[in-house]
Amino acid sequence: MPSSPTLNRRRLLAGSAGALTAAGLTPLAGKAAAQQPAAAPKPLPPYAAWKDANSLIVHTSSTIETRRSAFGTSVITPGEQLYVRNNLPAPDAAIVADRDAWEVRIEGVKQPRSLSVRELKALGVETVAAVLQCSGNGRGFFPSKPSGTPWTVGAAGCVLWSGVPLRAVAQALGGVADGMLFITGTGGEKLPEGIDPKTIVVERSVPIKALDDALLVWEMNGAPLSLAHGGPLRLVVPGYSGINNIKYVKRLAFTATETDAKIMSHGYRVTPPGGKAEPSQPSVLEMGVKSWINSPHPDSGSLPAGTVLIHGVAFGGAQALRRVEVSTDGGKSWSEARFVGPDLGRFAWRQFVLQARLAPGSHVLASRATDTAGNVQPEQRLENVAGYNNNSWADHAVRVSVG
Ligand SMILES: Nc1nc2c(c(=O)[nH]1)N[C@H]1C(S)=C(S)[C@@H](COP(=O)(O)O)O[C@H]1N2
Ligand SMILES: [Mo]
Repeated sequence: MPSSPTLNRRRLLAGSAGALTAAGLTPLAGKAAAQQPAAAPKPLPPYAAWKDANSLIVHTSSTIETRRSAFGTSVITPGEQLYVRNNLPAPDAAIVADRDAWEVRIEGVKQPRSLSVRELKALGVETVAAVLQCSGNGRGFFPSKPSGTPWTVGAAGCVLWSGVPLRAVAQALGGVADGMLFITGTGGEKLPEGIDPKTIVVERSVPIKALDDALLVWEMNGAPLSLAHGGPLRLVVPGYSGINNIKYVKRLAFTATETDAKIMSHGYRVTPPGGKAEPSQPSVLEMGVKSWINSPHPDSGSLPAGTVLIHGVAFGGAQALRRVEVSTDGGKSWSEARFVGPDLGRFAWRQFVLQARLAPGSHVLASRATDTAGNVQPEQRLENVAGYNNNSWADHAVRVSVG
């Protein structure tokens, strides 16, 4: 019987906007408009033309966000739906014409040299599931309206990365040289002439402890790494914010100090309100514990009274996730949600679900994650000039009307 609660539940678990439409729901204005940019659809840029336009919000040709309604329930984010962020124009597609020929210069090891992707593929292979999230994800919820893309939840995804552990590369070249404290990756974009490269190059340093987990990656979700996501070769630092995962990496150096590139010294600093970015302020590195609800989402429309399946994603950032609680009363009371699907390790996100009975009226649904170190997702964002690191559960709550 199509109207049986079991069947409706299955449809909702399918997690698509289509399922909600099938359940006879109509779009809701108001909050929806406030949370997501109105759909004045810009076309996908050529380097990302293969993506699923219906799942994405194209802010600009270098900032493309996954729709909240497009996140499914099966853990891995398909490449066609994954967000894109480029600080510089994407390189020419010619660089992925002969992927194995791409070279990365390895420095700060006992025997520095350049290695081709072909050579890297002979040194080892590992696969990790990890959340990739822009540090500005959630910026759109800052009332201070920081400059930069007003991402809500969709500058994030969970994908499978395959490549060689960076540790194996260092070992093959005699080991890390003495006194090195950072891993510094440099993007392979062509830089415009006549400008000091340090002011524009995408070059970032992460603490050397990241060597435990970092990979040089050539494959994502079982396919050769696309140009959009950093092919032919990308540095992936699981647990660290998007910017530290250098696309088209052309130099990988173990260094004694952080790079003095501007994107490191002044970019991606957590600057207190009213302040100016400075190297002394915290850099955007390890991600914090975070979750949000994807269904019902702000455009879900009016829900029929009765049982609803509330689902979303949660991750610990640098730590494994312990649990997720869901509230249907704006955070006054909480119930533990159930995890759905496989646990793909400490850097992956987990899908969660809570079945709730909602009375007619308006409800604020929220989720709150806790990691294995006991860190709890905070109610409030940490205010900062650029709108980084927003993991506030209150900002990510959704208001729904029932019945
Ligand atoms: N070389 C290079 N690497 C880069 C960037 C870039 O512009 N150039 N952008 C960074 C930022 S800010 C983010 S959020 C992620 C985005 O990765 P994606 O486009 O694969 O989603 O890549 C990071 N790595
Ligand atoms: Mo980013």
